[in-house]
Amino acid sequence: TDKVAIVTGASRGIGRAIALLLAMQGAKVVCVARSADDLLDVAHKINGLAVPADISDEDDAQNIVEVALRHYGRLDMIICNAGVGSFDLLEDVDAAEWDRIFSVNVKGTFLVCKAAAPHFKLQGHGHIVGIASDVSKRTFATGVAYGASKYAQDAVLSALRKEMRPHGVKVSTVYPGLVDTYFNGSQPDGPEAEKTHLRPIDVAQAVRYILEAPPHVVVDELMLHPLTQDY
Ligand code: NJP
Repeated sequence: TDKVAIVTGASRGIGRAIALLLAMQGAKVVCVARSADDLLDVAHKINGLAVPADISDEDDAQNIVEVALRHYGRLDMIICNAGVGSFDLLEDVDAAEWDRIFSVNVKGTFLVCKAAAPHFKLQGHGHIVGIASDVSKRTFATGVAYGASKYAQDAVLSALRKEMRPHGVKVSTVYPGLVDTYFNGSQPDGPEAEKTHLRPIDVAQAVRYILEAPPHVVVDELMLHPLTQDY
């Protein structure tokens, strides 16, 4: 295809796997993350475009979409994947940390969707895929800030699904369980982690399935877990 995709959080982890897989399928990929180094590496590998940006900044979010349209002349899909973690007892979560988590996971998703929505509506097609979490649907101890942000991100996406449907625009949400990435300061374990975690490519394959649905089909929600995860 000659389709154009924006992938946020494309520098590592799940976003990187999605960017590589979409490029392999023939898409032109606009890769977004805050720090440029790993991002340039991914973009170079797939002959894509690196756009360093902070999705929690409104000008940055608008700019991502403008750059994609200017550079490639079209935009077909946005993968809202960038997100940050934080796990602490409620009493140990300070207000600044709460704001940081919400500004990326909720406001960032909102701002990127807001930047793309008018364009998708106008062209009468488009696909937004949000990477939420299995904890978008269940709470857990030490998940006050992160869990609440993922519930809220899920609500943004599901409300938007209803807004966009009459315009022919699809909105899908993916809810992964544990994934072997750099999330929240961890280091991927590689093959060892397959006993306990999904691989980033497993989530990327789910996104591919969603994107390849026929025009009259929208996959609203897709949850996947490692078989060993007790949740
Ligand atoms: O995390 P990681 P994952 N603006 O840390 C970027 C969800 N999830 O792949 O900005 C723009 O390896 C960051 O780059 P940088 C999770 O909630 C995960 O696991 O330079 N980009 C990097 O490219 C999240 O929504 C698990 O720091 C920003 C990428 O995002 C998604 O999966 C389980 C940014 C993060 O890569 C991807 O996380 C689950 C910003 N403000 C849901 N902030 C799991 N791993 O177990 C960060 O249920 N990035």
